[in-house]
Amino acid sequence: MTEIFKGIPEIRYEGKDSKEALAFKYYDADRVILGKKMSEHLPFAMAWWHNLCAGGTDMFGRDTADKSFGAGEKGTMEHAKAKVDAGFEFMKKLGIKYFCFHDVDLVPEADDIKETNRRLDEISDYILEKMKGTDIKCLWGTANMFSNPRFMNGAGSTNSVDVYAFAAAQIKKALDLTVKLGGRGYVFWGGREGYETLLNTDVKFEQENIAKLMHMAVDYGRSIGFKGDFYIEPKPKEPMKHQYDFDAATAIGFLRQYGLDKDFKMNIEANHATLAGHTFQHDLRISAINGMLGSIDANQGDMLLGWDTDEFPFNVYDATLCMYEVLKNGGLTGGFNFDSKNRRPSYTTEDMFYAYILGMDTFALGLIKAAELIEDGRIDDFIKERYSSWNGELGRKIRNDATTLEELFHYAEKMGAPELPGSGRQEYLEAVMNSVLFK
Ligand code: XLS
Ligand code: NI
Ligand code: NI
Repeated sequence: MTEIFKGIPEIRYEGKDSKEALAFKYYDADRVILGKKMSEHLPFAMAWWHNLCAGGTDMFGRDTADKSFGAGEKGTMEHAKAKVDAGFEFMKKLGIKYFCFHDVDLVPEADDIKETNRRLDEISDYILEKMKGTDIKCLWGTANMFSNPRFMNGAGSTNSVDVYAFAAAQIKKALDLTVKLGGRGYVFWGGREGYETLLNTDVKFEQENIAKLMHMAVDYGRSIGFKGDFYIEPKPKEPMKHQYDFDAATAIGFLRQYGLDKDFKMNIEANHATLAGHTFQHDLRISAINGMLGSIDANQGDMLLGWDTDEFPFNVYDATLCMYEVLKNGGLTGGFNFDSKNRRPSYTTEDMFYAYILGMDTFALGLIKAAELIEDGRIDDFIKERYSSWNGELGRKIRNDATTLEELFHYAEKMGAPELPGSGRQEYLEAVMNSVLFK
């Protein structure tokens, strides 16, 4: 097998004082943190689409990066196989054990679905071959039901029953592939499941149809032995003005309403949470307290830009708060998929590696710092203390549903005005955060 990323060695851990660009400063796969290896805390995944397909095309210009991987023309099966070769070499060099894919990331879509599916069979056989002798597997698969013009009005939410059936066929095949490649999960990102204007949209009808499609996916997935989680990946907008899976709270409500909550969890993407006007940590927490924190799309947005910039995460503060949520959640059943792309001017192959080193080191450092934050204990202690007024008789009664509004009325009358609640101490806690982050 010819080497594609010539001159790039296996990326090793050298420690924080290293100035070697092609080395990890914090990600030390075997280092044990809170009783578990870093590699187990952080099941990293490569996103097929950004890393192997996207060349930097934007609304104003064409590709800057050459992702042909020596196969000449793009859009051929030869190129599809070159991407597999490149992807496996890339993952091996970085010590990444998982990948995520959309159906159309793997092969060029043909006009006839039968031909597309034949290509998918061929490429997945090729991937299986590549997987042999490695411990690389699929983290999750998905069907791209937003790029092709037929999905202009959505897939599950489309006004066309034929487009709906086509989407169902793509999901079936993508589930087959996910199972074939040992996938831990299957994602629904509702790319165009939403609307541009209510003047032409029956929201109730569309949401019910999405739920029906998801139910059929669950039934089929379970029937072929898929034991993993289905995920919704919430996003408030882009490409649609309004998307139904606005944020974690909305998606969880939807799943409960339609009886899908036993089979689904959340795949939380940092940049989507911030687009929804939340912090990344907020959507992680909302998912976690509902028992639905499944997987993470690891990236970050740019607060000065109002769209999904999908940057490689470098913000250690946010990564620490993310890992704090993940540790409190007892880990993830999914993993950390770098749904991130190089900036357009970072177009060389070295940049692909620098980007993943940055992302992996950021989350490794976030993990180290989150563990320190928990071991430090000041934040947990403060929260406990903050609610301590609930530890008395009255608090217990309320928590145990053993009181009434009238009883609380009489209590309040007897008490008169309550004292001010204890200080929130935000500035103190932010200083604690800094003292742990920068010690
Ligand atoms: C787009 C989404 C997409 C999903 C997979 O914003 O993040 O990449 O992760 O379809
Ligand atoms: Ni995104
Ligand atoms: Ni994503």
